[in-house]
Amino acid sequence: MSNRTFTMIKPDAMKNGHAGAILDRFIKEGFRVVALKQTKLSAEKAGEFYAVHKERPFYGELVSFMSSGVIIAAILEKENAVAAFRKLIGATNPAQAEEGTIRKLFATSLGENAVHGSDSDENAAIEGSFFFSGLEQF
Ligand code: 3AN
Repeated sequence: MSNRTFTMIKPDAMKNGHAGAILDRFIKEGFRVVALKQTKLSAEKAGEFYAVHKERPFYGELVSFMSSGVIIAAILEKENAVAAFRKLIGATNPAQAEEGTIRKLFATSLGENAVHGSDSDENAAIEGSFFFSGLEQF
């Protein structure tokens, strides 16, 4: 079983100055940084990353938002990483996220929800390799 997950700090959290606090929280919750970079997705790359959502009504909005500013992408490691990380970030809609979760603290809306977290070990591996080569993972 994989003990890695993939995350992005999204453009809203970057613009609102929450990147430092969010990274601090990841580390304090026991996630080890395997890979980390600041980057900016083109609309084409964002569309490719979110291709599974292509048929969803919010796809255009999602691609435009995710390519609207810089992001931080990271691979994180912890036992049972995918589930542990999704618990830490909280529900997709910040209005429904539990107190103390990253989305409750830092997200502004359902669309602009501060952070991404992989939903399975398989997707964590696919998403991590979308951003990082083997030489960038330690
Ligand atoms: P999660 O990121 O919690 O796994 P998904 O996979 O259902 O959520 O959705 C992927 C991303 O699409 C979300 N993080 C959010 O930014 C966006 N999204 C999901 N549902 C909506 C919606 N109804 N309207 C706008 N954006 C949405």
